[in-house]
Amino acid sequence: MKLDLATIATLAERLENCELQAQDTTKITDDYPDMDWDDAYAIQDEVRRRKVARGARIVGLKAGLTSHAKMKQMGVSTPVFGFMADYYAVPDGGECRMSELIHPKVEPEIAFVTKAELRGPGCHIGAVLAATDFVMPGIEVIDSRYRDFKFDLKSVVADNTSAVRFVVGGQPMGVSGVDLRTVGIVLEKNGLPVAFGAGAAVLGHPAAAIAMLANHLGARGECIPAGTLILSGGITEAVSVQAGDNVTLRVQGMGSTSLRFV
Ligand code: 0L1
Ligand code: MG
Repeated sequence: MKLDLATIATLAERLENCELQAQDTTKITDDYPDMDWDDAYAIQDEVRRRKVARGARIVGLKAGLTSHAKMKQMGVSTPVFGFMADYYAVPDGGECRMSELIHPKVEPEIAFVTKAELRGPGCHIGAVLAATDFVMPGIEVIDSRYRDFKFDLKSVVADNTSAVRFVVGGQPMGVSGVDLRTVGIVLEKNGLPVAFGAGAAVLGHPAAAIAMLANHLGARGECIPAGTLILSGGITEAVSVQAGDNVTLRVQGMGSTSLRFV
């Protein structure tokens, strides 16, 4: 690691304050160009610790930048991982207040809920499917704290991978007999389809994103516990939203979930 504990704490406070006050900032690698991956995840861990210390619960995990569409949109080449706090959860059909956000975008995702622990290294799609209780539609709202979504990967990891809100719903479905690669999705904004795709857009198979997360955590001596909700990553590019927008995600065989921005 290149950063000392005091610097990590200062950067976590800066990024979390930006989230809580809906203010943007410049990317932290402008000030600390030599920071490494361990520093980036240490800052994210400190953001998480701050939330838990204030009484928030961690209700899920996420993989981000898992599709070529997203990687191309952001000019990067590696998935990243983050967490979801309890107050990120929006009820199905519920409201997301624009006054609490900077420049939100939505991503159509397949959400997994596990029924058994997943532990890397060596976690693979088969292990993920065996440990999956059900899958369901999930819309992630991302809101990079960096001005104009301009960042590099280490800055975005420190910023908890732009996580800010999410909604899950529809008809939860077991994975037995389902080919998640060919499951189709339609993202609608105000009743109009704005993005389409299929599960294979996420690393060839959405379960591959969950395996990568388990292997990432395994390298840190951590695991994905049973009963964890995980967003596997945007199937298409992220779509910008503004106040008044209604967003619905339909996933083949899993119904739909929606939220609106007010
Ligand atoms: O969940 C995601 O794919 C977002 C990862 C962070 C990059 C971004 O803000 O687009
Ligand atoms: Mg996402």
